[in-house]
Order: sequence, then structure tokens, then C-alpha cells
Amino acid sequence: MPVCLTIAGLDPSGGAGIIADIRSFSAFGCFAAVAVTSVTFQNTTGVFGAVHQTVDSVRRQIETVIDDYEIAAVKTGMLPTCEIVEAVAELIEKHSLKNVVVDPVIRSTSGFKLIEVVALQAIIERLFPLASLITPNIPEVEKISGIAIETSDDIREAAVMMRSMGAKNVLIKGGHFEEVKSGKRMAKDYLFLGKDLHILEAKFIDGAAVRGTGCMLSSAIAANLANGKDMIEAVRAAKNFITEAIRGAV
Ligand code: PXL
Repeated sequence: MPVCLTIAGLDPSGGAGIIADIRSFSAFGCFAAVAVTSVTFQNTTGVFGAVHQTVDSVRRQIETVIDDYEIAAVKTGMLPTCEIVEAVAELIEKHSLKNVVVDPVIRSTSGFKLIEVVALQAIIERLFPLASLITPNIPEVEKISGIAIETSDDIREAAVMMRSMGAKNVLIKGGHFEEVKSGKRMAKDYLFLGKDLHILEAKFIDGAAVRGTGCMLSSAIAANLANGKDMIEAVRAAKNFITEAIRGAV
């Protein structure tokens, strides 16, 4: 069984973060290993706070796991401080970890700020160049690129900018992008493999009370890469999985 490692925050109510990642890894037949970066306090109504782990804790969680297991893929989520980002980048480099999916988490769906402003800068500078894929949503794209996203041309421009920041491949999740197609809102994701754009579409599922879909998507992609799929197939399989998860959401 391939081992996937998620380096992310804990949502004790099970919607987002590490618990969502474990569900994705398991769904695709991978064994889950975790490093907790922060313990958040939340439920279905919102996020009410967080206590971040020290950099020493995060480093030791990762090192102890890596010393024992061969890691087939890594997903990073909530990396709350500069120091934690730096340690994660160092360990990825030192151990030549492959199939690294970086989800540049900034805020929760409910608007709670999950990471420090300087941590985002560190994610861009240190982790983007080490990532096989980055998976920002539209608000994250706007923060990272400084471009207000209103059209699909804006999305292309932002993708070019993020590639110039060192990201090899970019998946921009269009769920927050209100594009109406023949009267139906679509969940349209923009996958830039290098310069090449692939558009992945599914029908937007209205009214589903869901959290953690971004977490689940990035970890599902990591699991599919761990299973040997190429990037486009990994993203396709992960998107289908998320669409079904949203359709079946409680
Ligand atoms: O969906 C972003 C996210 C990531 N990681 C953790 C979270 C959230 C949103 O609430 O709590 C731990």
C-alpha cells in the first residue's frame, strides 16, 4: 500500500484538514500518515480559534515517519507560520520527497484566517518550487497573484504569474467563480500543466452543506499520484471523487 503523508491542520469536527485528507487517502487505497501543524477549534458553524504546533513538533512528526516509511506522495495544507513552512521545505528537499501537492490554504470557508501573512510569502518562495502541483481556489489566487479574478483571462494571467513564482503545474479551483453556462453554474477547474491549459468541468451542485472539499481534492490528487497515475489522470480521478462526495454530502 503506498503511504501518503499529509502535513496539515486538525479540524476536530472532521470536516476539513487532516481528517478529510485521511478519508481521501483511504478512498484511493493509500495508507495515511500525518503531521499536525495546528489544532483548530471548529464545528459546522465556523472556526473559533487555533493553537499552532511548534516547528520542533512538526519537524519531529515528519522526520520520525520518514525514517520508517517510504513516502509515495505528500500533501501540504494549513502551514500556519513561516518557521513551519521553512522546516517542511527543508525536509522535502533533504529527503527528495516526490509527488508533492501544495494546497495554499489561507482562510477557512467561513473566513477564519488560518495562517500568518508572512507564512503565505514563505509558501510561495519555498514550497511552490518544490511542488508537483499547487491547488489554490479563487480567493487564494487573488491573494497570491494580486489579480482580481473576474474573467477566464484573469485566471490565465494569474496562472502565468504563479508559474513565474516557481510552480510547475497549477490547478485553479473555480468553485468560487460564478460562471454561468447555458443557465447552469458549473464547477470549472483550470489545470495548467506547464503552459498547457486543461479545463475540467462538472455541474455545480447547489445547496450542499460541505466543508473541506479543497482539502479532500488535493489529498485525492496526491493519493492518485502515489498510485502511479500521471498528473492529468490524477486530477480527473480526484475531481470525480469530490463531485460524488459533494453529491452524497450529509
Ligand atoms: O479548507 C481549508 C482548511 C484547511 N485546513 C484546516 C481547516 C480548513 C478550513 O476550515 O480547518 C485545518
